[in-house]
Amino acid sequence: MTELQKAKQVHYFNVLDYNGDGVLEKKDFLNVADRLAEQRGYEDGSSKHRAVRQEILRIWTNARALSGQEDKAQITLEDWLEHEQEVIDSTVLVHSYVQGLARAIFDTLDADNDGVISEDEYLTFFESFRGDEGDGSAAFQKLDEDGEGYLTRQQFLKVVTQFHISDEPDAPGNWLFGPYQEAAGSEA
Ligand SMILES: [Ca+2]
Ligand SMILES: [Ca+2]
Repeated sequence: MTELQKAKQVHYFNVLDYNGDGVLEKKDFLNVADRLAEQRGYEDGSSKHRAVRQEILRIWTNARALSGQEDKAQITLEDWLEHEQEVIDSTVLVHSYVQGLARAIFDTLDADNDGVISEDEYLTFFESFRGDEGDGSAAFQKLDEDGEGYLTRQQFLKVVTQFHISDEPDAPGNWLFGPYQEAAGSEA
């Protein structure tokens, strides 16, 4: 794994670690899901709320399965980086894990079901991970390379794959979860 790839993964781990205690647990993902549901105005315990929880928990289930931690309640940064190294090393995993996850997350993001992710939909999602709105807008400008104001399913698959795999400093997908360089500096 190169420094760039590692910086993105450390940042991603920190984004997912909602309560910032240095380990990923189921409750981090439930907190994200609850916040996303709240921002969309879904009633607590409603079917839409439950659906969002299920969708967000898929990230957790996938990460545990692939890092061989199915029976563990926590994932450390070390486990996480090992898991990502396996993804980077394997064409099969890139297709099954990254693209499978991208498809599921696309559907979660596309709240109004019109087949594209608008900037608002992206920002709501970004902020549910405690992201700053300004960072979210900056990230969306990068991801939306052609400046159309939305991301198609195909564009989304591309940027998610770039986020996980690319070693190109200019790859738009590096910005999927916002600025990632500071995290690298503070963790190095
Ligand atoms: Ca945590
Ligand atoms: Ca949409």
